[in-house]
Amino acid sequence: MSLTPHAGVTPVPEQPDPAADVPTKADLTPSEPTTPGLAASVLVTAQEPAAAVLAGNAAEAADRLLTRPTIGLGDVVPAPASVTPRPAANFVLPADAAVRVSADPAARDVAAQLAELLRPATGLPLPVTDLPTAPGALVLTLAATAPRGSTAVREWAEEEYRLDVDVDGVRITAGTANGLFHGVQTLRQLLPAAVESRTPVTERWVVPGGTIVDRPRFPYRGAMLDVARHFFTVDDVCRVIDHLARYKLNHLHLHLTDDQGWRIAVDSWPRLAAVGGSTGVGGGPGGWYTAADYRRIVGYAARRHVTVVPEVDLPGHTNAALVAYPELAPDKVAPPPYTGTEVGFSYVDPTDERTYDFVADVLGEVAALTPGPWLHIGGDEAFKVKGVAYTGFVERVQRIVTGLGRTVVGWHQIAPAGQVDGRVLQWWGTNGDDPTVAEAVRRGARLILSPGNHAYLDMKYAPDTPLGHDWAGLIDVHRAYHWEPTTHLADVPAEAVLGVEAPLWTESVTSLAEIEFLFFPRLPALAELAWSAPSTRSWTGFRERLAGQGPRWHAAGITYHPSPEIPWPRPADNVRIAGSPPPARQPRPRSVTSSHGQTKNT
Ligand code: TNX
Repeated sequence: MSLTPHAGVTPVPEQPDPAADVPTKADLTPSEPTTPGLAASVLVTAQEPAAAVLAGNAAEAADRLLTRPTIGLGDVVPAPASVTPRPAANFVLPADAAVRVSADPAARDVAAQLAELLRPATGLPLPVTDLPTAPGALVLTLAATAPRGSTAVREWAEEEYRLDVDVDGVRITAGTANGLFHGVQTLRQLLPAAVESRTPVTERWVVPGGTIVDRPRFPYRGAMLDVARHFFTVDDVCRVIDHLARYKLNHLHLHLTDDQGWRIAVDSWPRLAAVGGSTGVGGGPGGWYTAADYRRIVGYAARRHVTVVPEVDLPGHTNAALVAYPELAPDKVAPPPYTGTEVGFSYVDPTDERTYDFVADVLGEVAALTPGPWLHIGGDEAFKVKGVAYTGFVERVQRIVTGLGRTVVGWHQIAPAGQVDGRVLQWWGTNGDDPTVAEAVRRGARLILSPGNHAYLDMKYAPDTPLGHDWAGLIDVHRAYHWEPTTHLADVPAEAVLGVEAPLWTESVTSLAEIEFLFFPRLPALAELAWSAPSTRSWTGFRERLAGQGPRWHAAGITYHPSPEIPWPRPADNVRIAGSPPPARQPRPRSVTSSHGQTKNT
């Protein structure tokens, strides 16, 4: 692997044996931008034609050396479907580079985002143009608008892109804007890690030559953020969306309601947020999103080709709603606000018609604010609503969702309820043998895989991890990476698997830095599982590629857990940038009570 980015340092030639001959800081002379043609202009003064040829060859070799990237074309997470390096075709971003893009609003916006990503670190103007004749070193083409006869005119898979890097430019081609967007994320990883700096860096912006053709394995690739146990601001959520987009995840599931807090304003039931939103785990002040806040999240996500999946957890996990509206409670008495971390004690009254008015109003308003097709209705751990009372409730709620023209998603406990068109079950068990889920799949349900013992990002990495739970076991990076979504559940066909989601429950998580600490480096592991074909995946290759992400997170000010399983570059190789955020710190330990059978002091 050749992943050792250095801000303000000339890329070093690849070493035949990096382990035996690691360049030291002293070898890496900080340089002014070098002029590749210089060696040639000295050498071509030789008179003999043979000498001129030799000189030309030497100049070319020198050029190649100087433009050699520190990153290989395949050093991308998630692993691309196909990678064809052309080492003679490395590209160096010139100071006058422009971004040229098809004249399509969605494509243009991807081009604008590419320029926004590159401008801070490169300090280059990078104008964006859709004039077909304009020069542009970075060219984004929507294949549908590509000229006839172009190699780009072909059938494109959903979200597929092609990235060609040549000496004179980078071309990203796709059939849709989301494909272009994924191509941009790949290009970002092919540039030196210093590109993540928010302030200008002296760097040679080399991109390794060759072609990547890439497409996702699963259409649903997601992460969940629990904003109910602890509330997170719109800005925090937007930053989480950036993290998803970086690794080609395309769904953000927001767990908006739970016992400890109701986080979305509902006009027709205003006390839900005003009263139910004012608490959180540990007794904090809570918070909630106004319709405008939520629209901002949804819009920010949409621009990054991420679909928001809102969850209103029913019929259990509803204490905050009952505090606000005691008429929904089985005994019609307001319970005290709840700030602990137990589960399974609360529920809305499934025998009262008013409950269904509430569900219809809430889901109607949430649907109206949400452009995506999904409405997640929870359904987990409603221990006090049993048998037909439970399935009858879920079936009515499912009909409300389909009546709104949306697709039902629910935790896998809703499996015994009747099938409705397109229904999706989110598996969070730890034992892949569940006949009720297999039967629901036979009746037409599809699956999102979030096995608690592989995909739950609130599980600790190791016994001494200062945050998180361990009821589903410890999840180190290898465990997050090493499972197969299509065979995880017994007796379900691979075609039923829509994708993979990594949930982050936040009983123990109180800040963005703590979210990031639990996300990184496991989120990219799950992203690779969801995006990359099994034939392109291997633990050995993944841990090497993942190691190269560390300096990027460092440059971007992202907190991460330096898992000992990963061969991170030496800390000295991290990109040090004046004015960049301080290096990631470990969150402080605190007591966490797990509601799933174990109490731990961490
Ligand atoms: C289980 S997974 C829950 C959540 C907890 C989580 C803690 C699921 C559907 N329910 O209520 O927050 O475990 O890990």
